[in-house]
Amino acid sequence: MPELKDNPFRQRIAEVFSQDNKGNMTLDDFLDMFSVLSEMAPRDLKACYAFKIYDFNNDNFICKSDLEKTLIKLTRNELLPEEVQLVCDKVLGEADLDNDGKLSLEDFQHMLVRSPDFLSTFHIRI
Ligand SMILES: [Ca+2]
Ligand SMILES: [Ca+2]
Repeated sequence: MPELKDNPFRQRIAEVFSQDNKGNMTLDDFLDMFSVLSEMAPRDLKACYAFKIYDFNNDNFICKSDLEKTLIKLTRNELLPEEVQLVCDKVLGEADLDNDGKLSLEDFQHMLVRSPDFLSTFHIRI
């Protein structure tokens, strides 16, 4: 799949969309994935899947370590550890509306409304 070849989240995307959550995708899973990644998909749906993809430990929150993993992948390992910490703190500081130290889907959606560019990672042209 050329569209996903360079996506640093491809393994994670396959896990989230596969019914067995291990990345073994059926044809139906592929079709679901393409409909979410397409430009026509509603933003809320994309946000919901983006949240799942970033929630590496599947606890329905994006905590600091999930954010760190996300950032490291997004930047292809080009940030120094201090910079990763800095950005994580900034994102959490701005997006964590109820101050529980992690992002719920609600916090996350709110953040996306304010910074729509964030979703461009999932903007795969087909
Ligand atoms: Ca998590
Ligand atoms: Ca929160």
